[in-house]
Amino acid sequence: MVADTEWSGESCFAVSDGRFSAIGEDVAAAHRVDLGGATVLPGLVDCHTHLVYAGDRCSEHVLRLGGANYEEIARAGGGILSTVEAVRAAAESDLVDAALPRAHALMREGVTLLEIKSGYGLDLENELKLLKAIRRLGEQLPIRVRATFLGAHAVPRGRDRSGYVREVIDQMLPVVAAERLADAVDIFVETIGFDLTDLRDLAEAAEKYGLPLRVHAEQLSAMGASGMAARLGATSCDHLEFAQPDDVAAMATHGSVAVLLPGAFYFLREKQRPPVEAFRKAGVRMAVASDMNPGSSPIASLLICMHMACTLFGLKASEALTAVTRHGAAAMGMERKAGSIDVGRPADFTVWNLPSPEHLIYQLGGVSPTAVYAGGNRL
Ligand code: DI6
Ligand code: FE
Repeated sequence: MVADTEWSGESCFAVSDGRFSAIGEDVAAAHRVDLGGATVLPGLVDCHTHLVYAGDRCSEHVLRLGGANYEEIARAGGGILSTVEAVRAAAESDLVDAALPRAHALMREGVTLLEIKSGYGLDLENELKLLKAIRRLGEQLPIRVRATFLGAHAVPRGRDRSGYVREVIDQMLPVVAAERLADAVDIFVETIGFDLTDLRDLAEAAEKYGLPLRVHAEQLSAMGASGMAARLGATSCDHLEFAQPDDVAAMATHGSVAVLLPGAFYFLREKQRPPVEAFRKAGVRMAVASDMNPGSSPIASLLICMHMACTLFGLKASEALTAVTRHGAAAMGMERKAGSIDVGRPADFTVWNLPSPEHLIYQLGGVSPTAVYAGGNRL
């Protein structure tokens, strides 16, 4: 049934107390469900999103389609900082309400583990508001939601970079950690973002609090951030269009997952593709995520991003499936907790009326699972 042996598996599994309890040709169970030969996959993992925000940036996109450049967009009130203004003006409950339809869209496609970053508050009060909204989503949704603190996403208006980074590290991070509002820490390293010193300082602080490090690296230029982050123990390096051989080698050595975000590449009409063949050769695990955000990837569809990872970046079918399951979980440091159908894992799985899993990266649009289970419960 399945072309790639990695994705052809056993025909039967049992679930008990919300976890996979047995897998085999035939397993005993009190209650049996016949899926009629349907394709069953693990629950999908969207390991990189910014889907809690207020407002939108549609007018910015329209201007860009009309040929406007960055400056014109900024003058017209666009850019990350416009989303920051909208978030600061919003109540926590408004943020939750605005995010719910985006999360539901992902869930309808089979996402059962979702990562969401802060990063549109850029001060203590508003970063906490975003992280609390993410925690509330986790309580309200029947899937697992993990929060990443991205205080170092952009430099707020009127602030200098180094002073703001000190505030992120010395004032925000301790509160975020004490209130257990984040499961990981992230930073946007870029000529228009933060630099390698900031990355090193944040990584040291994150380690002190026992929070895994993730990094936005090499999206728009080659800075060596992914290589450095890998050496600092980052669980993932994300974007990576401009990653160099040194970066790839460091990621392979240190086991950092490469999170590819073809939605942003597509939406911003970028030209530089991430070095997929080099990752493949070096044995770097590749994940794919939606990067769902209002500015560079307003795409509430992991399936579309998975499709684009194949057509735009050259992933193979089996790589794309692994990218949104096992490797997505690994990017979040959760490879033992999600992303595969294995005894002991939460029973997150999806049922598809498709002849084979490869059909997920064949038909674009109109594909959705016939059933999604999270923790053994049908959603
Ligand atoms: N890289 C991105 O593509 C997004 N953030 C980041 O660090 C853009 C976020 C936005 O434009 O709102
Ligand atoms: Fe991002």
